[in-house]
Amino acid sequence: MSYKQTLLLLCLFTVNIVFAQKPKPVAVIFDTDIAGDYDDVGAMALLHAFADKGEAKILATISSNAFETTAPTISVINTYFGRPEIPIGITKKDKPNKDCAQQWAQAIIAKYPHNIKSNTQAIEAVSLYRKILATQPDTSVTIISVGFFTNLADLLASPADKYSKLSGIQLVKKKVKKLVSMAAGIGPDGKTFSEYNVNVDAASSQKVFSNWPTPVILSGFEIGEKILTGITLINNQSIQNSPVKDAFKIALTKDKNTVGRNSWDETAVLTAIRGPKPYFSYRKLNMHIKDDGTDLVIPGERFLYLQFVRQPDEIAKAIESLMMHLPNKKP
Ligand SMILES: [Ca+2]
Repeated sequence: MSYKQTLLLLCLFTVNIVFAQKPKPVAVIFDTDIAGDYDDVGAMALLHAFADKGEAKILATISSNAFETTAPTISVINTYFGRPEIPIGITKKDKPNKDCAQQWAQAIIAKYPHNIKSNTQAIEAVSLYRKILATQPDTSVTIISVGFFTNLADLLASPADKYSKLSGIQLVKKKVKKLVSMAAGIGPDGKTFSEYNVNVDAASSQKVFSNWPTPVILSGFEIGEKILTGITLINNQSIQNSPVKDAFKIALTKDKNTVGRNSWDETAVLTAIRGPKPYFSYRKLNMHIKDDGTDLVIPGERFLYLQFVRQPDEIAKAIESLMMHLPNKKP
């Protein structure tokens, strides 16, 4: 064998190893209440950072919040990261409707380009879920939920349609690999908690917690609560003209917050794409959602519930580094 042939074989061998070792990107549908809090913005920044690194493929971005800024906000962030074509869905119900008190959403919508100018231009959430799921390989889709369970409950209850002959619950069972959600919490009594994402639309939360047919990973309130991010981001002078930075700067300033925002939603994205390790482990438990949205830990092993392995400060650094990711491509 000549030197050139040896070199060629070596190259092919190396290429094979590289391709063999590269895992497939996690196919994600992202469901958010983006407006009432801005950890959703951080979570979307992580998701796009993972997409740029080849670790995630974003199939759809969907709002569970009827407030007027949500679909345009999602469009701003998708466009900033060079993915204006990602389908955007929204619940067409009147509620939940939770506003953006700090006005960061209105500010980034006014400043940055976006395709979806109002919620009326976004696709109805359940239709979009069904359309996307129907075309995906079996057990391939990861759903990340960092808002209310409105859309997921409606999806489970949906009948056959033009996209699929399957009922909603059959479609989820066939196509979804796992649900990763920032939701619920365990309080000082070790049993109960009332968490916002669960209690805003308690009836929908009850349906999802009782009936969801795939593995579920929960990042409870007490996880993201201890992981503070945003201060390094807003002081990073190398980041300019970023709606992610602007949202955090406006909101942290209005809140007079000098220590950073709790990273609830970012923990769900981090875990969904990279798995719990090395920052978290989990224990198995089951939860019942009461009529008022309070959760109650009950016997069973339906949910994988995150717990800390590493210190919150170390996890915050990892998350904030991803939040400061600059887009690979400009739209
Ligand atoms: Ca949220």
